[in-house]
Amino acid sequence: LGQKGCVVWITGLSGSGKSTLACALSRELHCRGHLTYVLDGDNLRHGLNRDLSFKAEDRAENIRRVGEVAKLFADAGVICIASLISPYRRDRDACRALLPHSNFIEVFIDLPLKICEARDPKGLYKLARTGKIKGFTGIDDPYEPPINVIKMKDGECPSPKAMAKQVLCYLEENGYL
Ligand code: GGZ
Repeated sequence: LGQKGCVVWITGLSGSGKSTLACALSRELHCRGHLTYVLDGDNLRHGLNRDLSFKAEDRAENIRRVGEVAKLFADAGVICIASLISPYRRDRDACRALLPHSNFIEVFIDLPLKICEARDPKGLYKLARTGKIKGFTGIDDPYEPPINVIKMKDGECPSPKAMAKQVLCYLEENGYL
């Protein structure tokens, strides 16, 4: 296979493009013959994590479970791409601590709330603003931006493909591929 497993953990607000980047990155890696698996927060909440709400302790449990599953994939030599809001630094750091330090690569899509909200692909921001959803990240629930990560500045809106390229270059330059 010629690859060691690792976890690429994509964090950011709802609507920042995490799932799209995860998908683009996975596709690009596949084309190059690498084995990948995408763990998407929103999808997993329909199965593995369907018993969890969005209060802080349930988000922590959500992220803990996905971190453990991601670790299993990485142990098996797969490049596991996890895309979750994962708003709390402490929860993300706990996932990092599950793996050999360098095998957890944190990617932050640093897209301003204003743009995420303008996109509002599922109309959730609108529901949050009108109080129909309580505890929505960025509106009435916190997001703690990471400090030491690969930052995807989407300010000029690079395409998901361009962002995937950037992560790919990082993986290449740092010996993951
Ligand atoms: C944040 C929420 C909420 C609340 C529902 N806060 O953009 P989406 O819609 O498709 O993906 C979001 C998803 C968040 O799931 P995660 O597992 O990634 O969250 S976390 O890491 O914080 O546990 C969003 C939708 O669920 N959603 N209610 N209150 N996002």
